[in-house]
Amino acid sequence: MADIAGGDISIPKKLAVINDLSGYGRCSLCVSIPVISALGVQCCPVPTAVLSNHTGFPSEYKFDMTRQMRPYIEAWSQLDIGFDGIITAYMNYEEQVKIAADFIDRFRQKDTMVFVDPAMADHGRLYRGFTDDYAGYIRDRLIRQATVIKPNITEACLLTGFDYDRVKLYAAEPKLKRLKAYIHDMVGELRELGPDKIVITGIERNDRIINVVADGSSVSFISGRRSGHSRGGTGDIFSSIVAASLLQGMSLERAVRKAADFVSMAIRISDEAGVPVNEGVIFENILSKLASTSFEHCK
Ligand code: PXL
Repeated sequence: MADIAGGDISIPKKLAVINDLSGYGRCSLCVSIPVISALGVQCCPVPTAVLSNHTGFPSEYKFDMTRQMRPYIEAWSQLDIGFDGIITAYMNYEEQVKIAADFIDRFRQKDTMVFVDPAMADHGRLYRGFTDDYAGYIRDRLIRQATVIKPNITEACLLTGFDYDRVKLYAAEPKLKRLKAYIHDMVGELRELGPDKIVITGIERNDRIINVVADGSSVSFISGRRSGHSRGGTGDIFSSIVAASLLQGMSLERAVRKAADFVSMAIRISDEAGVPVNEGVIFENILSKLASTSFEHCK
């Protein structure tokens, strides 16, 4: 056995992922499962819905899993299993948010990482099918239980009541001063809710994208070159890389740099290959690079 596994007989950490399964378009569980596995972590999915494709296409077939989720989770309860990490992502309804919160209560152990990706909005707008009160459910039931959160800038504004247009205005100014001060205040507000690690993604500034990493009391702004079109599913890939890397003992800042580098490379090759934006990013061709500890240096 040791030979087959290349000498590695360690037991992988377990990461439960509450997210939908969209069959076409490369997002949610369809990207989380391979990415988390590639990083040597066991992915245990809890599907919130099964869709033919994500909602960025003009239409979709959707089978909602709200009624199935409780018996699915109850069956896990009978198995005497626990998780090193839990990711919550795309859900639709208040009831699903309650179920996710109950799941965390039931399966959380002393050191379990609870990673909340609000997965509800982008580019200043809620995703299709979400109502305005959804942000409140996520904030009150999930963000307060989280150890790590990863909103994009639209979601961070919705969670805190900060103004998305003001972020855009400050981001367009030649000096970073007002943008940084505004984001610092936003991070302070999010931190008050409970999480110790906060990543705010996707602040666009000229031809660059800024990600904010707040770990304990430190806040850093990581700026990278925008590599191409904004594409669906990249948030799920990003969360999966950060969460699995944290479980593997990486620091938050390194995990975010690794995730940003991988997503940026995937966007670049997808644009070069002429993949339609709705089809997400080509990641299959570069997945094996994720396992390499030197990935950050091979862009
Ligand atoms: O990646 C975000 C996402 C996940 N799941 C579904 C979506 C979207 C974004 O549009 O539609 C079903």
